[in-house]
Amino acid sequence: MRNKSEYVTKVTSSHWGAFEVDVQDGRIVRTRPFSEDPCPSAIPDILPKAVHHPTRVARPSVRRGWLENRDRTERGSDTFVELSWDEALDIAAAELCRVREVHGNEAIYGGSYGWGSAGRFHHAQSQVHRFLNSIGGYVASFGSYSTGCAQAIMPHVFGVPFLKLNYEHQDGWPTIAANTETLVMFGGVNPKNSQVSMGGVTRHETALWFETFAKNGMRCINIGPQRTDAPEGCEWVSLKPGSDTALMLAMAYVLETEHLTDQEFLARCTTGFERFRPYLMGDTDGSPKSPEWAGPICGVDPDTIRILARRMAATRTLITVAWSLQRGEHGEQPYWMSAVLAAMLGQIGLPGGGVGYGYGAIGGVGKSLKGLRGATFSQGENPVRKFIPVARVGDMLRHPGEIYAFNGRREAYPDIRLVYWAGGNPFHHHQDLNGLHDAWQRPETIIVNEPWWTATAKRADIVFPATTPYEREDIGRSNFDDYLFHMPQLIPPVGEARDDYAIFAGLAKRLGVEETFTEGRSAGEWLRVLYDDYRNIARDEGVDVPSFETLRDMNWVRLPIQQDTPNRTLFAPFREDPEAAPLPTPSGKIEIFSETIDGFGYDDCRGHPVWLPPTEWLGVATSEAPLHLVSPQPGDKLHSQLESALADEDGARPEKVVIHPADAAFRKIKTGDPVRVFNDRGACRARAVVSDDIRQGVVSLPTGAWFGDPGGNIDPAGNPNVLTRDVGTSRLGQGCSAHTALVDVARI
Ligand SMILES: Nc1nc2c(c(=O)[nH]1)N[C@H]1C(S)=C(S)[C@@H](COP(=O)(O)OP(=O)(O)OC[C@H]3O[C@@H](n4cnc5c(=O)[nH]c(N)nc54)[C@H](O)[C@@H]3O)O[C@H]1N2
Ligand SMILES: Nc1nc2c(c(=O)[nH]1)N[C@H]1C(S)=C(S)[C@@H](COP(=O)(O)OP(=O)(O)OC[C@H]3O[C@@H](n4cnc5c(=O)[nH]c(N)nc54)[C@H](O)[C@@H]3O)O[C@H]1N2
Ligand SMILES: [Mo]
Repeated sequence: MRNKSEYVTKVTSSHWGAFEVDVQDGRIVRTRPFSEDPCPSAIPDILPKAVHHPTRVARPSVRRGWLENRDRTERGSDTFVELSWDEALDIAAAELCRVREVHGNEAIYGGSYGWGSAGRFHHAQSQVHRFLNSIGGYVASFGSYSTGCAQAIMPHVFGVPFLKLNYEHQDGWPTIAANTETLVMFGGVNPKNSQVSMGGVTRHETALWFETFAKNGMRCINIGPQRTDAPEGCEWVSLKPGSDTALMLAMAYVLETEHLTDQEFLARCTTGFERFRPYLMGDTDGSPKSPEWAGPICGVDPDTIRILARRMAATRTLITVAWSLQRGEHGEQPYWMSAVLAAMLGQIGLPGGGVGYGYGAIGGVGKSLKGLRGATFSQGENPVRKFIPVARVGDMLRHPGEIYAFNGRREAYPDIRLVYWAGGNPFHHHQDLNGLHDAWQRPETIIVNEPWWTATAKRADIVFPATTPYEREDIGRSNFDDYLFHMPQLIPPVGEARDDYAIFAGLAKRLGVEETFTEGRSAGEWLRVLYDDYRNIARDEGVDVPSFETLRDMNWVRLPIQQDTPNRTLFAPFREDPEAAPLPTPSGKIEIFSETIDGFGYDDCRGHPVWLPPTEWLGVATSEAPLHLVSPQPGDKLHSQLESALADEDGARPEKVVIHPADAAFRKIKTGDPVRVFNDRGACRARAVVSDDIRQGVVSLPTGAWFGDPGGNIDPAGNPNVLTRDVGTSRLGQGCSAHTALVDVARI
């Protein structure tokens, strides 16, 4: 920490990359782009305002009704009583102790999903999980809202964990630039999304790679409901949301009927094509999956499908699939089907060919770097074995004891009495927020660590004010990045905020587990331990990393870990010799038919990919709900973070909804008009943007606005999750189905 009146400029890192921060008199006064970033994010612009915003939680706060009579009905509408740290920590510790003794640790939900902030030590999820483990464990969560469904289905197909597949076994951008002739992007590849990455990517290069692709003459085709999902210059095949599987099936049908299927690859490297083919040809259900069949389902001209399929067979083709496709009902199907289509094309394992997932979703996918481990704060062991698929939190709270299916298992939802959340905002991220609001009244106690009065903090019983990364010292590094940062403490904690570590250490002390949680170390001591551990691992890998003190003086360094060789460590040797380098699937091959999944007996995820119409999509649009809502990631920020300051900007709220000119004209809506987006689950305000960059019949409202109104009235800020459905993708994946929703829009 510097002298108060000194003016200092330092670089820090974040999920949206590095940036310079000017500090004066203990306040962040300005930010500037980092010199080495070719396409810096604009998110830091809002930081000076956000960090010092009146919506910061100033002091530990306890909800009045809960404090006075353990009320559970007024969450979201009650007032708060500010207490001293000691009083609030005493109360929270006593309550944790009571719940643990009366109901056991299986009554504590600590999944605590969310992105929190970058920084290796002050990582809110690691902190809360380690703390809860130190007191006997908690009900955890599996997967993520990002890729939960893919994490369940894809290991059945390729045998490896999905995230390993995404980050370690896919071609890097240089390999794609050098080899790919046709890039077919389901759901696009959006440079706006790759501005963000877990732990940060410093050089934002996705948009630049597309300039190279264009120069190389690569054909880049974006298939989806929005032209803007891919950089300018890409072709656009406009498709009804949720119908990708039908389109892929029709492409497969063209390959098969025009003798373009790579039979040799199928025979050597896959299993189960003969079980899938009768479905494809229509032998099993009487409907051949031809372009004429798919055309009306997808809203795509059959000839377009045919011509594209032929080109894919004739050129080096990489199919990419956005994570968004599995964030919808039956999201397992387009994921599995994309792998089948790529297998039929026979290019899996060739440079720049095959299929890849999540390109553009976050900045790390496509980077070719030597992965270095280390600098991770251990979460300890969780003695509680029970967990839920992360997006099933609403069902868990609503239906304790109820049996549900998940990826071949049958489990009962635990009976949760206490919820602890740190580093996430479920009242931003979960579906059907009015439903969640009701379910949220059931637990006896809800504790939240948060820097800001978010919708979640407002619905807690005990709120501990947490510091932001600018108020504490940390290390910034990520496996997707070749930069390493010392993240200095730039300003004193705002209000009475404390680091999550200090909050949990305070609770651990009261619960008699201080030594287990802290191991006798201060935050500063932990930083050095984690850093030295990382430095040793790096040294063993032949990478020289400066000492902690040197890094602190330098602020940041770039490490020599760029790789020229492609990342294809899995599929190239497999393709070469599938017997010698089998995949870790039951058959050792790519599973076009999975005996395992077939054995589960699910009608919503069968033994091979099939077209399953979602419950809500344009195929069943009604006059009450005629429009399909997609709710993508916001371009101007990370989820709901820094939202309170952004919302202050002129015209920033309510959030903008993109609508097609024909849909707008029918409703007498012009750009800039305030509108109501609604369905039978809820309603929110938004501001119309009329554009033909979106498919007719589809509207797009990004996530991130702070959910305001409890109950069934209109959400003033424009959070799309008042409209989305809270159902799992299927019994297999149980992922989040946010992109499956029908709505209507009206002028206010
Ligand atoms: N409709 C719809 N909904 C979606 C999606 C969608 O596509 N459509 N996408 C989903 C996806 S993929 C995701 S990942 C989620 C994202 O949902 P979240 O990850 O929950 O969203 P964030 O706004 O990043 O929430 C992080 C919270 O942590 C707080 N925080 C930051 N730093 C710290 C810290 O150091 N300590 C503590 N205690 N708190 C901190 C922030 O203030 C913020 O409130 O949303 C999901 N929801
Ligand atoms: N700036 C910024 N970047 C972010 C984030 C952020 O909050 N802000 N969040 C990050 C996170 S946590 C994640 S998980 C990733 C998510 O990355 P993605 O999942 O790739 O991103 P989304 O924005 O949800 O969706 C991308 C596009 O998919 C299209 N789409 C929706 N449904 C369908 C469909 O059925 N078929 C087809 N073909 N297309 C469809 C929509 O038009 C949408 O704009 O983004 C990350 N990047
Ligand atoms: Mo995500």
